Amino acid sequence: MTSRYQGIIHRYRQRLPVAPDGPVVTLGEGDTPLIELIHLPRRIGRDVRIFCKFEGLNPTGSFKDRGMTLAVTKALEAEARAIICASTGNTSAAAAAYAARAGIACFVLIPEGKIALGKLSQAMMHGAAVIQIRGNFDDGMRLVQEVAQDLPVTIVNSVNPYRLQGQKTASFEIIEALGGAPDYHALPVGNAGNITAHWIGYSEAAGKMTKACALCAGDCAYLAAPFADSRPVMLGYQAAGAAPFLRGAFVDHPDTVATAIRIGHPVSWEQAWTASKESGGWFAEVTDAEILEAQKLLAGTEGIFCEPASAASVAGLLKDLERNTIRPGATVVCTLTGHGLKDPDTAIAQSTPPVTVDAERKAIERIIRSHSES
Ligand code: AN7
Repeated sequence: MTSRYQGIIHRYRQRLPVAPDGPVVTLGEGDTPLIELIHLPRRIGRDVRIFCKFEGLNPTGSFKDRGMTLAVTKALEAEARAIICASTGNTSAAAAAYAARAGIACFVLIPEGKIALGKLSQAMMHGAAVIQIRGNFDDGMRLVQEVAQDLPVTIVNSVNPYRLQGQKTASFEIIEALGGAPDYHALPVGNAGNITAHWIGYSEAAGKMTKACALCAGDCAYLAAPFADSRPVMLGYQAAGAAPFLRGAFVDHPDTVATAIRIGHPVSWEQAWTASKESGGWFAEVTDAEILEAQKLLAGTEGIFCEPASAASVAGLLKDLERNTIRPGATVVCTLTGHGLKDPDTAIAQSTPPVTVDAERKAIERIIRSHSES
């Protein structure tokens, strides 16, 4: 009997569509910390408990690893030799890593100049064929779906239902950590796969059907052994410049500093609406300034460095708390989808630049003194 953690498939095999003993492509994803914010609730003077599920601590630095372990395991099961995705960055990083691990080829389509540096470096280091397109994510997504019809490549974007199956495990971990589902769950929304996946997970855990699940068709075996009494209200937060769920229609020229969610034609459009409605939740939008402010607040006061898109969940929650749309005394989980190190350029651009001094004791002392005086 070993206690070594071996990833979400090993951990939740009975609740995932995998063979009982087939080979698994894993990097030990999942089991991420649920960190309670201690300063922020006090600072805003609200009666609320806020927990951050820090998905940036997955092997490639984002929640995508949960979906990718399953998508690539299933691709191998089907004897695929190559995977392909369009990506704003994190999917390409995860796909490249899991493809390397599986020994298969990986093609990634990314919008030229609009992906964070860390993510680009990951796809390159893991040996993916990196194709920059003169277009945005939505163009890439369309192209991927077109070429996969004729060529032997398996799509590992979240149109692949195994991606959502893997990502639903984050809700299982949250329920186990809290001893039940939270009252609210806040997520940044781009392609809308993750909010859908979480709702599927919460629903299965509570033994409740959801129409958001493409695999379910009403007779889901995973509903048989519930381990939660309730499901949370799902809160989906979008960047104002890329907010199709707020406009009620696709957006053709999405733009935001949070490049991860610079998406105007989300593929899980219907499912995410279903998840939102079934949960009694809503979508809201946050400006780039609010996103960056939340990112800085988390880093500077709670010690948690997430990427801009991830901070949209906290920025949105702060807005909803201000509007009094969150029930007093509630427990809220915010998913921090990716690590701050993914996007060093944006972090540095909004931080106080370092001071440069001569390598002398006096210079350092002067700085320390002026700090303690202020
Ligand atoms: C950090 O990598 O779509 O609503 O191609 O990287 O499930 O799309 C990334 C999405 C939130 C949005 N936070 O999740 C991609 C990609 C981060 C992300 C989202 C993404 P979905």
